[in-house]
Amino acid sequence: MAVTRTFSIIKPDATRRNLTGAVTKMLEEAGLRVVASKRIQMSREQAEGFYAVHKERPFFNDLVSFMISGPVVVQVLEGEDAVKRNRDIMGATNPENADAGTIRKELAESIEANSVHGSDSEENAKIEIDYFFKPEEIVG
Ligand code: IDP
Repeated sequence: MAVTRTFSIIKPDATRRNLTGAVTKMLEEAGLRVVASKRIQMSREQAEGFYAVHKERPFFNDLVSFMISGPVVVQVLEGEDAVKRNRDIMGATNPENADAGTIRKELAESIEANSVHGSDSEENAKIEIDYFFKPEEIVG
């Protein structure tokens, strides 16, 4: 299996509860390596652009408000089959439906405040990495 990259966000509910380390530990234990990481406060425009694919969904405005309600940690993760590996350790969108041992089951608060974002395809991973990181900020 090829070593690939994916994009992750530790969301405001997790940074607020001081869970940056706990989330990162679970990612690392799942075989992912953090090759770029920065803590940022997203602007509304930045969050709207990031979630543009969801702009017709009923929860779009609430999601954007949530994502700018506090700092987030954006990360590039590297590992074998990184997109799937990350989606597996994240768990289902709704923590109530997530498997035991996943980040969302163990740490998330709700379907919205679900602690982590992870790219859903390699194509989107590239787009999302480029949205937040310059190439020189990624050190593999
Ligand atoms: P994903 O993050 O598991 O890929 P998506 O369907 O892409 O899930 O949704 C993006 C984000 O939007 C979710 O992580 C969650 O924060 C929020 N979200 C998804 N569905 C709902 C909902 O029904 N109500 C409120 N927020 C939602």
